[in-house]
Amino acid sequence: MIQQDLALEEDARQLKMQWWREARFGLFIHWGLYAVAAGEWKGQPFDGVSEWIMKRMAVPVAEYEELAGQFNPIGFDAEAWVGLAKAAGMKYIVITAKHHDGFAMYGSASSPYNIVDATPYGCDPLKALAEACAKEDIRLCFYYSQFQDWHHPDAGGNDWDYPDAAGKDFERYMQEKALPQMRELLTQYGPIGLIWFDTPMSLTEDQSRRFAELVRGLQPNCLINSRVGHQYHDYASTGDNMIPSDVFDTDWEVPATLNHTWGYKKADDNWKSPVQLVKLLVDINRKGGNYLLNVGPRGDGTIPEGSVRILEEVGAWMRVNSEAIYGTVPCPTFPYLMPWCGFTHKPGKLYLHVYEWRGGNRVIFGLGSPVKRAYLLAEPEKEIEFVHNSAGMNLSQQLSRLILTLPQLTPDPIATVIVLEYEGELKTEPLKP
Ligand code: JFZ
Repeated sequence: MIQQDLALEEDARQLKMQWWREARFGLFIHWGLYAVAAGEWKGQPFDGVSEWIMKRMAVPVAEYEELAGQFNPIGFDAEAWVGLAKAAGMKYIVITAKHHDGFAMYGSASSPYNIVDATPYGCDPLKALAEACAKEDIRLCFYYSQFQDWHHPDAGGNDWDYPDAAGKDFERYMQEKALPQMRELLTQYGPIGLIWFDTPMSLTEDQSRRFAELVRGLQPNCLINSRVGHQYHDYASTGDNMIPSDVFDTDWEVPATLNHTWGYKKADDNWKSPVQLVKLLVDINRKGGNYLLNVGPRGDGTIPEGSVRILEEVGAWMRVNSEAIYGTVPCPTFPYLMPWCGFTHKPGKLYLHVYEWRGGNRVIFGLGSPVKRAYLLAEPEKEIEFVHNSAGMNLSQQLSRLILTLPQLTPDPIATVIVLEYEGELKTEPLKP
């Protein structure tokens, strides 16, 4: 390729990544037949993540299929789901169009094993979601398990109904189910923000490439996560709930759970608190990542009240403070740990998320860029007094010292954000012996 084409391609890439980089916070939804089982099989509880029940308990296809007959999510309300994402300050939704169990959560002409044709419900929730998302300006995205499909005899994963590994013809599964379904998802639901592939396992490079090419051919602006396999992606998904320990200089996203499971599980009430979630969001954003936070709706179509309440509390914080989240770019670490606060960053502005507020002086060591102004994000007219001494003035530690004089106030129950406007490039200083 000639130089100019490369430059154009790079521009196009920057352009198509833009909404996703700006977003920083998304809603993951794991919803499927496993929500009906809710983490129990024949009265026996199961201790893994709910959507793996079929495999972990080696449930035969014919038995698992019976869940479809009981799946009637009349409580499903697309507008309420999208409204929840919006209220939480999330900019995109990734929903399981087909998880490893092979059941399509939309009306698929390529396989009758889908919510429209195989359940008493008979409606297509993804259609409703696509409409609600378009109205609310939320990007709709699809999770699609491209390799594992425990329902299809030729796909990956099911070794209890289909133990003859050598007899499997993965190509057949790809041609008759996976590729046609991807095509349906990319042609019948409007613009799709991204396709979230998962568990590529033994996909060959050629197979990963064909999945990626199908997406790119049908929707050139649709992003692809790294679980497509073989580096055909636009951005990296880290391991589930795995957060890099420092700035990670690429486009990346942490898929994470609100409790322990992804799909709905009756017995899992291990909710993270709104404070924990905001701390995670801030930490992930500081390091340059997006946070894709999951809810697992029930078999009746409702989202557990526990998760709704928590997301609404995060949303209340976001309504005041989202400027410190959207469009943030990585922020280098400071020389000393400061457990009382977190940081996010945009060119010219450093946001200090104070988790433990107290009035009086607080010192930040090692901010090398001159601070021009400090104020509360919630009340920009409230200037915060400060003295900023550059490194040369501190003989003992050789570090710049920013002394903020914080007012007495009733802090935000989650985090009170201070904006520090600085000059030039953001510089932090290392510890020196
Ligand atoms: C996968 C799925 O198996 C799981 O059910 C869920 O959908 C989750 C979001 O993704 O699980 C994984 C996949 C990759 C890793 C961990 C769990 N990983 O790379 O660490």
